[in-house]
Parts: sequence; C-alpha cells; structure tokens
Amino acid sequence: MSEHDDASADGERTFRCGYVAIVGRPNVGKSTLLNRLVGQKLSITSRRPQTTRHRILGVLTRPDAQLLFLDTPGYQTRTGGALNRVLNRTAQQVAQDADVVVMVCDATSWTRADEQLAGLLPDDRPVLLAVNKVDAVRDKAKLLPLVEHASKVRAFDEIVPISARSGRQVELLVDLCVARLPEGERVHADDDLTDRGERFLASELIREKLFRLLGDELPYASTVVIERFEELPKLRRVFATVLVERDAQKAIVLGASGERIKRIATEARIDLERLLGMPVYLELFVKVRSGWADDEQSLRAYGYE
Ligand SMILES: Nc1nc2c(ncn2[C@@H]2O[C@H](COP(=O)(O)OP(=O)(O)OP(=O)(O)O)[C@@H](O)[C@H]2O)c(=O)[nH]1
Ligand SMILES: [Mg+2]
Repeated sequence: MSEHDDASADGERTFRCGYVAIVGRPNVGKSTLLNRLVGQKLSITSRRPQTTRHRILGVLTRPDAQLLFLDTPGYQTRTGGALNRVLNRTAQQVAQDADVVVMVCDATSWTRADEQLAGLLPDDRPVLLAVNKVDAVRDKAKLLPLVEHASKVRAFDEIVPISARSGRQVELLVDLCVARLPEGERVHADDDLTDRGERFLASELIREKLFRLLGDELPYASTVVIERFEELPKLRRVFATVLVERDAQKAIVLGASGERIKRIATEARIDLERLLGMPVYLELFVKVRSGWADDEQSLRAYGYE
C-alpha cells in the first residue's frame, strides 16, 4: 500500500484547486454571486446590464479546496462597437481557461442570449447551470419549465436553483464545483481574496456609484481613471477622474452645484474604506475625452484586456 492510500484510509481528504468561470448574459447576477461566494464586495453590481467590464478573480479557500472564481462581463448577442467585442472576448476566453464553468441565468426569464451562450460554452469540461434569483419567483413550480427547457438546450452537468442575493443553495453550488476540480495545491495564500490591486478596486467602486447614482442618465461610454494613488501607512489618498464623451454628460455627472459627484465620491470612499480596512481620502474630477470607447487602442490604455 502506498503512502497515498494510507492517507485516504485515514479519512484524510485530497486538496483540490482550480478555476471556476462565472459566465452569463448581462444582468443575471454573476457579480452578486461572486461577492456572495467570497464574502466581500470585489465585483461591482447594479441594475443596469453590462456593469462588469473586466475579468475579476475571487478566491475562496476551504479546508478541502481553493476555488478561483472568475467573474466576467455579461455576454452580449447584439454586438457592435469595440467595447462589446472586447467584453465578449473576455467572457469566452475565461470559459476556455477554466476547469469548471458556471453559467448563470435568471429564474424569471430564459432568453435567446442564454440559448446562444449555452451553445458556445466548451464541451470538454463540466458546465453547471445556476438558475439565479429564485427569491423573485414566489411559485417555485414555475421554475420547472425553465429547467426542462435548459436541459434540452445542453446537457448541463448539474442545474441548481440559487439566490445570490440571499445565499440560498450557494454552498451547494460550491460543493458541486469542488467535486469537479482537479487535485492540486493552493496557488494563493489562504487569506488572499483577489489578484487585483487596490488601485483597480478603487476605480471599480467609483464606477459602481456612477452606475447606481446616475441610473439611465449615465452615458454608457464613461469610465474612471485613477490619476494618483498614495499608499501611506494607515491611509490611502486617491485622485480619480471620470471620463465622459461630451460636455452635456459632464454636467450630468457633476449634478446641480456638484452635488452628484460629491455623493458618488462619498459612497465610493465608504465602500473602499470597508474593503481596505483603513481611512481613505478621495478626490474626484470629471473630464471630457471623446471617442475612447470606439478605439481599441485607448481601451487597452484604460485597462480593458
Ligand atoms: N432578486 C434578486 N436579484 C438579484 C440576485 N442576484 C443579483 N440580483 C440583482 O440583479 C442585478 C444585476 O446583478 P449583477 O450581479 O450586477 O449582474 P451581472 O450578471 O454581474 O451583470 P453584468 O456585469 O452587467 O453582466 C442587480 O440589481 C442585483 O441586485 C438574486 O439572487 N435575487
Ligand atoms: Mg457583473
């Protein structure tokens, strides 16, 4: 009997580690799920579709496994424009590189975009379907037709109804992922939450407040650039700019006598302080820079892979 067999006989479990891609059409709750999985707000969320624009890693370490979750931008079927092309590329690449794929859909509606994405996902690795937002479905019997239909579209390994908002069945989803991960040592320290730096997290939290406080008024083509990020022993000083495409949009972001930008800055600062666990000083500016979202070169300059 080898040493390995001895260990199994003693009931010692093998350690598993691998990548789990979270994919789905816009607005189904992928980022809310990532945050629920890691217990921190790493990935920004909002009611508006296409909130996520970058691949975001969230690390969950358990006694038996380390899961490397990758949140992705929502997959767009109505493509057009350089930004959408880059976002779709990110979603597909992440699915190709993962050990397990979790496709998220919305329990209240299955659309053509879900259908297309299900067909695009790789055939050579486990794909689980998480039917999210079940808290919004009062009569759970209404879930059955969706589950039946989805299982005809693709032979999913598992179909799990969950609520990322309440946490319902999220543990079960994690267990199902762990069972499908390869054996291997952890690649991150136990207390690592992500590979993204403080600078990036700061710009994302500001972008979230823009999405949330401007609602439908927010110009789709707006982004945040961190101009300066100072790391003092017990303080972060952040100077950031919101880039918009036109003067009229600048006025919208500023709000009457600058009230809106002030509120955006305050709310972003509070979230950032919570995430970093220290006081933050944040100054926010607005600038007009036209055409950035149509130009792949400036997209790269602003951090879109
Ligand atoms: N009722 C309910 N709403 C949810 C749940 N999960 C997410 N939502 C809401 O759905 C909206 C979209 O959530 P996100 O997590 O930003 O969705 P996403 O899939 O990451 O969206 P994109 O990044 O735009 O592709 C937000 O308003 C969330 O609060 C859930 O379990 N139940
Ligand atoms: Mg998202």
